[in-house]
Amino acid sequence: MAIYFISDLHLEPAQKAITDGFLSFIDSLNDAEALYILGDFFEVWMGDDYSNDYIELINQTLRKCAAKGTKIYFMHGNRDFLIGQAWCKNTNCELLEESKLITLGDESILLMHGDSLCTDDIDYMKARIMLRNPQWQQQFLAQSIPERIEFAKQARSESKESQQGKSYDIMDVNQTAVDEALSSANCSTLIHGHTHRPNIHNWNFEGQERIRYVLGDWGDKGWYIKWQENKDLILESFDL
Ligand SMILES: [Mn+2]
Repeated sequence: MAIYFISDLHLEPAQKAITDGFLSFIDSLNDAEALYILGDFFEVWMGDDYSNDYIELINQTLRKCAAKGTKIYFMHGNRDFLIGQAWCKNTNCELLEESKLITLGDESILLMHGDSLCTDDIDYMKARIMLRNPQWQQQFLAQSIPERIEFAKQARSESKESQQGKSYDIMDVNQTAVDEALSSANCSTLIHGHTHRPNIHNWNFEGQERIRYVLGDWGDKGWYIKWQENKDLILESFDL
């Protein structure tokens, strides 16, 4: 049996290759005890009360996967942070808090989406406080669907604009934030996505060997991390 981690698929109807890749990836998970979706699964989320044929297709795929015996966990990203319990119940996923420590075999692994580690991006961190505020979310969800779609469009173009002026480094995780997150979880292994910089980083922190696995965003390739008993975690990609 194996455990899989994915993030940053940014699923949307316009991305046919990614969608098809996801459907066949899910179909191929015959040895999956669990699947962890670590955020930005959907490109955008308007609220659990909004659905369409595309969302239904994805929901149905997750339900099928769960019915085969795979336990599915979902963690919010910065695109789909409005996913709620209703959607999770509908798809048989379990919603995780934004920083989750799990134990696999005798290993502790800290799971995050990764955006909260990008502390050098001051503008984003400020926006994040607003977007993750339950009161703000309630107000947003109280608006009509067209109003929400309009807001999301606006926010996306503003975010694109602000990213253009930012250096590559600012949009990566901050090493101090990474070390603090690991120290406070009393853990030496981190898996996250968000930065779209798939890699495995090893370093030493105060005498402790630490390791950070970064999932890739799905585009030309699909990415996942796989855990198996008594084996190293592996970061894999496949062509889409
Ligand atoms: Mn993200």
